Amino acid sequence: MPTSAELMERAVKVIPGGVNSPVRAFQSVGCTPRFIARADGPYVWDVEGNRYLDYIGSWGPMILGHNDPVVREAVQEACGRGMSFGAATELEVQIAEFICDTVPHVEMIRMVNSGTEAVMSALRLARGFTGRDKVVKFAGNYHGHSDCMLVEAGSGVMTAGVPGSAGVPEGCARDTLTAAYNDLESVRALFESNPGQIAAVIVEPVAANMGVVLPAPGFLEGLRALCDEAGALLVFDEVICGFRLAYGGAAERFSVRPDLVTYGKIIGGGMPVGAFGGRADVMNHMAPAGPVYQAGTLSGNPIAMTAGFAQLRELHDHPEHYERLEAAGERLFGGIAKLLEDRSAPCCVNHIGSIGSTFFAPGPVTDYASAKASDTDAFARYFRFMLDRGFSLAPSQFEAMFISCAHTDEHIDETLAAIAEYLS
Ligand code: KE4
Repeated sequence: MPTSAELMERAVKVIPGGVNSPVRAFQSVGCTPRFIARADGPYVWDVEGNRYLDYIGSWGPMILGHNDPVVREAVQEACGRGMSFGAATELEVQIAEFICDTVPHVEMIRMVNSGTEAVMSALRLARGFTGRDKVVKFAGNYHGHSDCMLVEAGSGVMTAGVPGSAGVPEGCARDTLTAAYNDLESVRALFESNPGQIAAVIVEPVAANMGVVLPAPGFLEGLRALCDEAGALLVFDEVICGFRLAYGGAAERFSVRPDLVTYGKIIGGGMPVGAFGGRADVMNHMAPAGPVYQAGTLSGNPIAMTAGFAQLRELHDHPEHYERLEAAGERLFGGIAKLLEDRSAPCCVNHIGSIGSTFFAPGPVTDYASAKASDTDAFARYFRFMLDRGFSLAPSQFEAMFISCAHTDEHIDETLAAIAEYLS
């Protein structure tokens, strides 16, 4: 078996940057990316056989832990009936009915193949429904890589330290207005200077792509009110929060009802699935019911739906999973915060439920500007220290740590011991 370094040497010759998604290249943390051979429970193993306690969890989907038997066995059984038909299936009706029956603000839903596709489609729908062109996003929020969303985006764009992306036409970015996260006045100002032109406000209800940044009290409620006032749609991008912060996502946790919601990650159980849903009167504008076009060869793929449905049913039918995730998050992130406090380290921790980030900045980190002030070199040193000791963290200051149901208290205490060693 080749080493990660050998694989990376080969990879860069045939894949741009050696990876199929930029953050995996470890560029901001200054070390060779680990090529993963297998995963089970809370662990991943690289091609050299090194085991890591995994806090990436495929960036969110593996909420039950890797290789969960409930999901795996359902997929293995489904494969015997064929991989893909390009035709309607009963399973698509069942998972759509299940989500519409169990998530109050989802009256209809359309499956796609990624979070990017979900956001791109939801925004086209908002524009088609309202007849307006402009959308508001927030600096530091990441909504996938569709052209109009690559404006002051978070995640890999923020990690790369670039404002957006080459190749995005000015005409496309012009209709994307950027506000400051947790700053309702910056949103109100955009509505006032663009009267009757804003189709939607899209927000990560808990930001997790500039590191984790929580909504200030009243922020989400304020967005709801501003959208109602202006006749714009409120879109919650719950690709990370959905089915994680509660079964009903951030909308449930914060009791704010979006008009549309986008999903990814957990809804696919590890397979490529995204989705968008919400008000039926809006969703019925989607083709073939209405004039807003969107399509996908593998949308609703039977294997992907099997994985996603198995995971969602497990999460819905066993609410104790959410109790475990809350307790584990408090133990880990509360433990990190105490370690930092005891040592007066120039760092801070933001967390909610089973996601959180340690910022190498004095804090508080409440928006893009304060997140950007983080010492990314210090984060890189911390990342490499933890990796060498067998802990796989997200390879960027501007990402989140993800805890799964497979992480026990012992796993978390081992993690805290390693962090304590780093800080000593
Ligand atoms: P995908 O197209 O990667 O499935 O989803 C895009 C997306 C949309 N909205 C939010 C809130 C997201 O966090 C994402 C993707 N998240 C990143 C991690 N921060 C995916 C990891 C990667 O880009 O490799």
